[in-house]
Amino acid sequence: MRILLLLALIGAWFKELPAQYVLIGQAAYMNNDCIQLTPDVAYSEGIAYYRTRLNLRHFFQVEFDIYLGDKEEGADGITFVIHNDRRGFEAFGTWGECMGYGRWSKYYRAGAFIAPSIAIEFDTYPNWQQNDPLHDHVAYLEDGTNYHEAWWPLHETHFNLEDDRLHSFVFRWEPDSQQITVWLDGQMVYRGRRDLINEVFKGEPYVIWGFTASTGRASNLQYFCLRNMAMKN
Ligand SMILES: [Ca+2]
Ligand SMILES: [Ca+2]
Repeated sequence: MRILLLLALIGAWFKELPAQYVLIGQAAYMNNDCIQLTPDVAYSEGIAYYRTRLNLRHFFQVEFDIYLGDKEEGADGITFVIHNDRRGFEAFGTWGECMGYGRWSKYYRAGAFIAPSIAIEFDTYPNWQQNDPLHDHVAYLEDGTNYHEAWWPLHETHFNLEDDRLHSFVFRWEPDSQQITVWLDGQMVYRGRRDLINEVFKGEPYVIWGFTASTGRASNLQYFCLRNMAMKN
C-alpha cells in the first residue's frame, strides 16, 4: 500500500513538472520533454509562459534548445519574451510575421501585441514591414513591435536556422551592469544595456517570461527545450 502511494506521488510529481508553463494557442507538451509552440501548420500561434515571475533585481540566466523547423522557406520564427502586459499570463501578440509577440507595423497600435516588453526574436522569414534582412536572423525587440534597425548576423547572408537541428540559446540578465547578453550556438549574438525595471517596466521588477511563435502562409514545426535555469525570485 505504501509503495503504491509512493509510486502515485512520484507519478504526480513527474506530471507536475511540465505544468511549470502556462500554454496558449497551439502550444503543447511533446514526448521529448520539449514544448511545441507551433505545429507545421499555416496560421498557427503558440505561447508558453513560465509560471513563476522573474525578479529583475536578481541575476537571471536561462539556457534552452530551440528548434525552428526543417524547411528553409518556412516561417515565421520564435521570440523569447519578458513582459508585464496587463493581460498577464494571457497576453499574446499577432500571428504570422509578428510571431505571437508584436503587431503588423510599428505605427499601428491596434491589434494584439505584448507590452511593455522586451524580446529576442529568431526570425526565419523576411518581412519588409519589420525591416528584416533577406536571411534568418536574431534581433532585440521592444514593446510589441517586431520592427528592428539592427540584427545578427550582418554579413552571413545565407544564414539559415530552419536546418532540422536544435540550436542552443542562452539569455543572461545582469542587474548590476543592466546588461543583456544573448548567445546562439555558443556565439554572442546580442549585447545591450538597458534599465529594464525603470525604462521598460515603469518601476516593476516582477515580470513574466516565456516563448512565443507563429506561422503564416508558410510554416514550420517550432519548439523549445529547457537545458538550464538560474533564477531567484
Ligand atoms: Ca530560413
Ligand atoms: Ca520575419
